[in-house]
Amino acid sequence: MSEKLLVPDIGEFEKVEVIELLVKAGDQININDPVVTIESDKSSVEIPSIISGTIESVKVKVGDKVSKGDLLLNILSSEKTFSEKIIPKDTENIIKEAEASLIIEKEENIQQKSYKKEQQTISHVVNESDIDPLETQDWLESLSAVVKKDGNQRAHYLIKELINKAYKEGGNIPYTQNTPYINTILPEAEVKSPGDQNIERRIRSLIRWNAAAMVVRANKKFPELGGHIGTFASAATLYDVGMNHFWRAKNNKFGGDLVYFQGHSAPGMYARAFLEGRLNERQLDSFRQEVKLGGLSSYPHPWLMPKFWQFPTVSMGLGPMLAIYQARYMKYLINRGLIKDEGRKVWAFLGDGEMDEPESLGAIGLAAREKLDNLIFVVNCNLQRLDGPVRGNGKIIQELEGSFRGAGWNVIKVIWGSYWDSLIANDKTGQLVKVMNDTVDGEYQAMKARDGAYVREKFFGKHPETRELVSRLSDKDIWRLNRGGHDPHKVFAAYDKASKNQGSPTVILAKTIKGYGMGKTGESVNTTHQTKKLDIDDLLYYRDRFDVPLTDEQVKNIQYFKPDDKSPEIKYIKERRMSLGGFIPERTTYSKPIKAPPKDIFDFMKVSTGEKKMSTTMALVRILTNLLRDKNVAPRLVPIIPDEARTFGMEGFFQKIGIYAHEGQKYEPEDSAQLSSYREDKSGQVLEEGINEAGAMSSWIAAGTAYTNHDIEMIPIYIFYSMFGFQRIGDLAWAAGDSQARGFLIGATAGRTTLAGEGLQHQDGHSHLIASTIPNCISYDPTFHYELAVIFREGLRRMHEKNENIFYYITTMNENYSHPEIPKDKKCEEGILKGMYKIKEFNRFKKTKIQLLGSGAILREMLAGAEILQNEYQIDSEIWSVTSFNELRRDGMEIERYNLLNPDKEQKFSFVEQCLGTTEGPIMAASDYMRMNSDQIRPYTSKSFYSLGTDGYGRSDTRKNLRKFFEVDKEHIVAYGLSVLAKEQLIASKYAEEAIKKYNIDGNKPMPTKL
Ligand SMILES: Cc1ncc(C[n+]2csc(CCOP(=O)(O)OP(=O)(O)O)c2C)c(N)n1
Ligand SMILES: [Mg+2]
Repeated sequence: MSEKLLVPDIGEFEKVEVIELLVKAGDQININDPVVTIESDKSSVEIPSIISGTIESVKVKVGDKVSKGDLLLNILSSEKTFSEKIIPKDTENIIKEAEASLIIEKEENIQQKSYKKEQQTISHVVNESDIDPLETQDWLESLSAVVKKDGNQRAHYLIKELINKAYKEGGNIPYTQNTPYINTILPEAEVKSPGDQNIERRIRSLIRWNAAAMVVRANKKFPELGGHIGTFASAATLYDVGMNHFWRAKNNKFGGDLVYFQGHSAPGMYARAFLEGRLNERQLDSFRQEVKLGGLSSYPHPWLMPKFWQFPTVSMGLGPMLAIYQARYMKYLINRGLIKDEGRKVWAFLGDGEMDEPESLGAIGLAAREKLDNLIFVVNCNLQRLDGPVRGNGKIIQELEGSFRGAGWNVIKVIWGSYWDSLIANDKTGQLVKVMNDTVDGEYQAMKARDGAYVREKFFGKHPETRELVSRLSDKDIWRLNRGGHDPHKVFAAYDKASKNQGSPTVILAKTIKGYGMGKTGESVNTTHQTKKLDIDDLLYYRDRFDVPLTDEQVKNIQYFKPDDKSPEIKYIKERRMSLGGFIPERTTYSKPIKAPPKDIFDFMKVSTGEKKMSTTMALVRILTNLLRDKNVAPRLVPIIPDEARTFGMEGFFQKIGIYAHEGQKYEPEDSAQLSSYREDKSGQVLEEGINEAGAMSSWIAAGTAYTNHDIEMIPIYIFYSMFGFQRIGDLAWAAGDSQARGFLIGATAGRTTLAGEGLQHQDGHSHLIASTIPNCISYDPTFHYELAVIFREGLRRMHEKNENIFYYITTMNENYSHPEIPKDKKCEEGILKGMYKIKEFNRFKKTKIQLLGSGAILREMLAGAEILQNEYQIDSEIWSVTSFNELRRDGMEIERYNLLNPDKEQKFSFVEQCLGTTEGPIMAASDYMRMNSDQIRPYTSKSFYSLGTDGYGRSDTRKNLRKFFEVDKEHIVAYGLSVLAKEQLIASKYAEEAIKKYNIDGNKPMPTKL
């Protein structure tokens, strides 16, 4: 049957130009195959076919203007009609999803039942505000009976109903997010570790010793090196239990768990790797001495130890955020069918002080919303940060419990060690739990800096009942009452429960002691964090505390201890890791490069656009649309947009490739009939991050490092308002470089004068300078579509085919203008990539010449200025398009260094010098960025050099007025150009004076930096 394919609803647009025909008569097409591309002045979109069949006739041609309802093609339909085919498919999905959720619910019910064993009676916590303790006791006993008979879930349900009822009757008292200050897992519900506890303790002691020895030895040699002992000392058990029993390494059968180690605990990871035989003594001795190859980096830095560390975490707050987005990206890859679901986990170790960083808690809502049950946070709650207690007057564990529970996380508190179990069991009135609840962290910290007698007095002595509870314990026994985070049984049970949790992320809040075992100078004291030297008495204490088999003499020499390879300890540690698939951390890459698209894929962008005007942002959208047709590249593209797709004309991607949503789309979008409808999909490709630049950047890093973390090369393209890029997420961009992320960052609506109306906070005049601070970030500020195409394609080739560990920052603008064809000169492409090429020359008069360097939006002002100089002042010029001052500077620095180091050899020329060395006249450069941008190349030419730029705060106005204000418009270029020539005594100064007058340039206007 012959069917008509009409222009669908394309939103508010009418008379939109057809720019590409993607099919011809006789072609076989399937549903969703694109048939034509249309382009408004804001965005270009492909129109997909809604019918399968053979094309009978194409009714439009390139250049036609079409509106909704216009006929595009006639198709001889091979199958059922569109409506018959599509609707049942969606319905089928909905039914499938509904059925799947029913199954999950059923499974949850089954699980809930099996938890029955965990219940125990609820003890009565004495409370002064209790006006009727007997009545309270009655209620509590009823609750205990329900727990016994019908389980925890039933009890929980009843409590919830009671609260709802109270709320409805006007009792609007918020229900606390906190549980009592005891362990979440009851002793009888603890899953026991299958490990050999004695041997594990011996191994842990050796790791503790070697980690401390490594720091102390380095500082004995060079006191300036620094390092930390206290952090790992508090976390050793948390790491050890994971290493021995939980974290599965990557190998050829399994993708591996991903572990974000707390930055300051790095010495512990090295010490373990030493026992595992992965590092030797010489390497341990080069801790923090990295200049000579083979040193160990202070903290986890993949850039410096690319075969060891996977995730940079030491800048507090980045680890938690990156881990959340890593876990979510893992689900994205699974849902898109790019990797298998193997039950891999992301573990992140964080400091309790670190949780104060806004980034640490900033994305926990997303983690719960996206049901990231592949994510486990372990917060090492040693109650201290660098200067003092994290919450001296409060309780960090309770505070974090509230935040995480409120956000919807599964919270597991590991507060008390096994020695407390019997005390808590004997706490019949709940007085002990009350004391635990009432004691603040400042007191808890102080107690562990003293001794058993102090704890008896200050803690148990708070109430006669609790004093009595420990009356039969010696001070030594009281001192031995351990904290949960140092008890391998408690930690194992928590990890086990966390690993099995479904439907939500888990946070384990483990209470520990900072500087555990370090004795009087280092344990639980405010200065612990920076302790990097231990005197001989401390070292002897440490040895005895952990039974390290070293003689006094060996301790005095601070010797490392590694048992023989055949010893039970070494055999055990290796066997454990082998059974978990290999070593952790380890950074490997088995991904295959992506075959770069054919060289001519962007050739359509090398011809002139004629009368047609477009922005470079739109040119980029065209590039991406084209790439989505390349079968190698298309599935690997990850467009990342923080709520600005419409600003950048990218809304066409919503329908075409879908927005990733782990739950699919549970609603019919308001604009469902439109071509660029907001389509969410479980296998959607676009990461639409909402207004969250830090999150978007974290996603970009996850995607840009998928080649190592998931062994699949991906091409992330994060598009943002250039001002909200580096300036906003600079530290993450630095971490991206360290992580060796590959991909594109696109600073759209760029420039100080190009983004006209938005004003001071929006107009970017410095992002290129920030980008230049990152050594492996390559940045470009192109003006024309062909420049962008050449740069983009080379980026694909270098990063994703040749696997160079670099990333690209490209600015694109929203100013519409027509684009010329690429210059014929063969060297043009090389120049575009190296940073500059000659785009035009005015050579009519052969008297006086000036070299004009223009970049980005200001290149066109330069071209216009040059024309005026030629026509009105008889000045010749050569105009250079500078695509990257940053790249030119890097080349200049390298060449200069070479020349200085090789005074006897033939001197080399920087690329700037190669371009400008033999040209005539002084140089004047300008960009839409601060003068410092173009000044970067000033040292690499011997010619007189002047620069114009947009130094100062932006403000809203028209482009024309802004360029005049910042003195980068064509009129200023002419006037300044003449002034430069006058200063160089190449023309009389009167010409410059005349131009200044002619263009109404006010010489008394203050510098824009002062306005
Ligand atoms: C963004 C940032 N700010 C400051 C620091 C300096 N710093 C390093 S460790 C530390 C204290 C860490 O305390 P906590 O998170 O509780 O870790 P702990 O060592 O106690 O386990 C500080 C302030 C940093 N590394 N990163
Ligand atoms: Mg801490």
